[in-house]
Amino acid sequence: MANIQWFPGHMAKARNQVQEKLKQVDLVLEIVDARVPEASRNPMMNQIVGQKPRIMVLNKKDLADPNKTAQWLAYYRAQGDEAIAIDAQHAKRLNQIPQLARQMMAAKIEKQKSRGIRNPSLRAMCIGIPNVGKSTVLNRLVKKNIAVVGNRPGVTKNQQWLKADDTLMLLDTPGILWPKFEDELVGEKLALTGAIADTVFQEDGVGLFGLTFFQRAYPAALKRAYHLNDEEMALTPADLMVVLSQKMGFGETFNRAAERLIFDARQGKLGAFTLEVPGDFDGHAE
Ligand SMILES: Nc1nc2c(ncn2[C@@H]2O[C@H](COP(=O)(O)OP(=O)(O)OP(=O)(O)O)[C@@H](O)[C@H]2O)c(=O)[nH]1
Ligand SMILES: [Mg+2]
Repeated sequence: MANIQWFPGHMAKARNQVQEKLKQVDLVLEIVDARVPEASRNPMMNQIVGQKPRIMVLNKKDLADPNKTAQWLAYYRAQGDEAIAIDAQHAKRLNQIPQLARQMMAAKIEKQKSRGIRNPSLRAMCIGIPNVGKSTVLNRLVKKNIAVVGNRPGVTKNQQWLKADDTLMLLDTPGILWPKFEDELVGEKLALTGAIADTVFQEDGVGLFGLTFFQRAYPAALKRAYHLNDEEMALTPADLMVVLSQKMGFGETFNRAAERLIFDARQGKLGAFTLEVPGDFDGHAE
């Protein structure tokens, strides 16, 4: 299968703009997808963000496996990172983020107060790969739908400052990937969860990757979603895809069934799922 890559010119530009703005912000909100907390972290960003205080925000927790989300939070916290899990789509407000930000920046806030600044303000920059919900999170924090959001990667094209209140300014940025996925599994995971433009990858390969995963990790949910019997569940993923295709009325056309499976997985029709656990990254990926 061809390796998936997606690093168009606008992302290189967006990366440079993040670098330029970093000096102006107090902290960074790194938004990741709770279904793929590690695969959806941009390794390029670690170098750029450096020692700047950072909150890891595992978003879309409503779509992720709650047990695995708990494992990930424990893992990041054990490493000394600030990490929280949220569902920005359905949350009315996200008080945890400003509270944590103020806690982390308490020393700076106190210093400003001692200089006579009555309402010391913080500036935070929101970064992450495409479609993880950066703009949605910021809209919840400002309690208005100012940033444009959309269910496809690459919606935000330019940086934009948003004002949460007199003491918190937030910078929205375009989603950024990196030039090469070292592990091709990362490309498959990000394609399945919607961070990569659909035109960039082959649906049959990514669909088969998804089907293989659900068959192994969440067989009951898969069985229920497509009314499969035990015999069908025991087929190889490729044979099972043909069965699905027939059930969906697509005949032998593998591609359309794969496309549907990707769509269903993203919508949550196959239940909440998480594609990786912390142990996967101790040695090499699974
Ligand atoms: N289920 C669920 N959907 C979410 C959540 N947060 C965001 N979304 C949806 O995810 C899609 C992408 O959200 P955006 O806020 O546009 O994502 P973004 O990271 O700003 O994307 P780019 O600007 O393209 O980089 C939208 O359809 C949102 O409604 C969440 O917590 N749960
Ligand atoms: Mg956006």
